Amino acid sequence: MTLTNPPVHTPETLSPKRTSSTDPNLQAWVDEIARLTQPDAVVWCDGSPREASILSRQLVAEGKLIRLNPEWRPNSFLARTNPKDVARVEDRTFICSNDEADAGPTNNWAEPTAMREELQGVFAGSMRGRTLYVVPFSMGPLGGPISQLGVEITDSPYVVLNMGIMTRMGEQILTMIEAGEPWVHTVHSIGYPLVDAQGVKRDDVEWPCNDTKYIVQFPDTREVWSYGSGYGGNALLSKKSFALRIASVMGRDEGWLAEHMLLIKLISPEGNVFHVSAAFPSACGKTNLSMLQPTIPGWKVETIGDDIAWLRQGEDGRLWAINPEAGFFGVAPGTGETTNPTAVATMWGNTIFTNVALRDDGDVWWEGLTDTPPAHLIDWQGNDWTPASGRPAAHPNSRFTVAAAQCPSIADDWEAAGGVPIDAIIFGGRRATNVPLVAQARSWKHGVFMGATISSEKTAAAEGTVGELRRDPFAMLPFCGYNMADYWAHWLAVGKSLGTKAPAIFQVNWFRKGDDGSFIWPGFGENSRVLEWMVRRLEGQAEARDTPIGLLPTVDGLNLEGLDLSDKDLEQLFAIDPASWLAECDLTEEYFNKFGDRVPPALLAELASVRYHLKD
Ligand code: GTP
Ligand code: SPV
Ligand code: MN
Repeated sequence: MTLTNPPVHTPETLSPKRTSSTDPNLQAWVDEIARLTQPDAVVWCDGSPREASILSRQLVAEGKLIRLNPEWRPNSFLARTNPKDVARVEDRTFICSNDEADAGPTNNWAEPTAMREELQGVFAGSMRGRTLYVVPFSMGPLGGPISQLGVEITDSPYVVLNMGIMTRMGEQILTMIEAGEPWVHTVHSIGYPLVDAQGVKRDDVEWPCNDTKYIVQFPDTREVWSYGSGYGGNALLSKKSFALRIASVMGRDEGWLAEHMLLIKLISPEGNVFHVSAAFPSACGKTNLSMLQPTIPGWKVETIGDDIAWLRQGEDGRLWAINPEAGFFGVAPGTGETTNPTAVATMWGNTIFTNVALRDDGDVWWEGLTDTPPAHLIDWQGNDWTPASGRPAAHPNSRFTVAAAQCPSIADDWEAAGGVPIDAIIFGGRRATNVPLVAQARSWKHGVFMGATISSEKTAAAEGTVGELRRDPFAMLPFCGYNMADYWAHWLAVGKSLGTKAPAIFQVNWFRKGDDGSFIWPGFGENSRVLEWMVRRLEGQAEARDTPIGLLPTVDGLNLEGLDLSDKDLEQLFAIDPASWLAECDLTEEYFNKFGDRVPPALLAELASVRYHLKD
């Protein structure tokens, strides 16, 4: 669909507060990017509701956002992307460390000087006919000891709106930068200028983007350059680019951890409080676990974060964590009243939906929101849809963007500047076979081995083949900003420093399938039973049986009261087949070999130990 050229807002109409910065470095950088990309106007975002309102009205006027029926979904919008821009592009994501070995075998590396030159060419004139927005943001509560500042330059007002929800964004951050706080530089262009080098104009489209994409991290200078995509982690540079890829390198250098983890506060019937973080690969259940409503009486889960955690050893020697984000960019499909009622309640309004279906009454729908689909919808590509259409109405990676503060289960201390003390860390993946429902690590080292050996079936969160099994260590495969083997060594070093104050480590798998191909474990709210077992382990109240791969619940260790699970189901959930585990060990060895002598010896020792016990 072709649109007419948008009205260009002058800095005066959109952002009355300022047209420049007193910080010479920030001002010079904005000037330099503007010289390179040649926008019509530069707008310094103040993060105000007024600014968001002007931008969303502008996008609606241009046909780039659909305002949802305010009766059902106040101040909420639907965006439909170009079908070629629906997920993270891992093969176009680069880690440009000075030394190639620092990127390691799991990242695409490019020589930084050559990449900079290439990007200069790509970004030259890329914002012609558009507005350049300067988006200052804080990851974590403003001024907190674990928090960090960043600035994203972008030519996408959709990105500005999303950043306003996902981060603490606006004027106050500029003041902090001007007072001398360090900040991370990130530059984003959708790569669809409206005027070419000869001055010839072209019309805008509903979702401007470019077939050529670059998501480039320069870890040594803490910079990000992203081009060609307007979607999710490709474009919201606070998220995967900064809070994971760049921050993991900061953590390596400064002794802390940046992780693809949810964060929850768990309260037992006795009123005891535990904080748990969990790393699952993309679209493998973090948002769901972070908002879990326990099915077992007396237990309570409160939400702190659903995607990213920054963890740092505190003065008391324990590991403390914050959620650096301020919003959720959650997977829509599968999110419904029965699976995640908390998420459904969170997005009552003030929500941006991307690539979901539109109902005839002006509200939204996606697979799994309700059991029965509406009789007619407009699908994510703008076409008529009925249940007989034989294709999904919403894209499998369609998402909702909403403020964490709207979540009814948000913990009262979710913005505690110093974070919360972590009692347990969980690693998980999507595995149809082999991996049991839950196992506890025997030690921190064994836990790091569990994290390092996570495999998971691929999901729609990234371009590629869904369902293919791949290694996704610590759920960080696409997000680790340096050599993955060095990252494992860093985890081991953090554990050494924590000593006896280190959190316990567990592994879970909600996705094991039975002979009929359906999930054996009911999942979602029932996962509280697994959390209960973990807490009882922490309290020293539950027995475990030692197996070659870790500590498993005893026969009656897991609370299964009121659950319709046959003995055979239970057996299958916990079955450990030595032959397939030995085969898995061979693959692990092969995988470790890719990292040469950078693999920490402690992990090789853990592998040897697992093998030894399997052969017993
Ligand atoms: P990212 O935002 O991509 O990092 O993903 P995430 O880890 O937050 O994943 P999310 O919680 O959004 O879950 C993705 C999909 O997994 C959704 O379709 C969920 O319905 C499904 N899912 C989550 N938890 C469970 C579970 O316990 N059992 C089953 N069978 N499916 C689940
Ligand atoms: C993921 O893919 O892990 C996400 C979505 O959380 S995105 O922000 O697009 O990376
Ligand atoms: Mn994620």
